[in-house]
Amino acid sequence: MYRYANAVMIGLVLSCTARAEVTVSDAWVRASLPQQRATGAFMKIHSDGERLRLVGASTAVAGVSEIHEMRIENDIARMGPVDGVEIAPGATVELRPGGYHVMLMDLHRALDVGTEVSLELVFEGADGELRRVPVTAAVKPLNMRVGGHRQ
Ligand SMILES: [Cu+2]
Repeated sequence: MYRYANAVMIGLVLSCTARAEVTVSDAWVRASLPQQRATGAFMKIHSDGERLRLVGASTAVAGVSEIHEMRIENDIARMGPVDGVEIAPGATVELRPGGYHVMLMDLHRALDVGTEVSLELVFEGADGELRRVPVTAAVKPLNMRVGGHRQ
């Protein structure tokens, strides 16, 4: 009985890995204050065997979700939308404060520390097909500031 269950499990895992696997870990969202209209979501994204592009995101807590990049130009931090973030096969890309992030704008409510936010990430595979990956992100304090956003 137990052995049978194991065999079924292994079958499921194999059928998943036949398609390249994308793993999202350490996902978090910066907490927001009641009047705040925007915040950022951060995470690590790993692709097992396929070149993927993170091309979009959505969440019920924000009206608009965009993939952004922050960079320093002439000592000034600038950020704005990018078409996508490339995830090379076998690579792990980190979305983090001061770099790539999912920008959540038009927030519908304050995001309180200790709660969770459900996001959906959209990846484009090498075959051009879109893949939607659900992610649960922990809401963490505002003051985790590493070259953060001001808006
Ligand atoms: Cu941004």
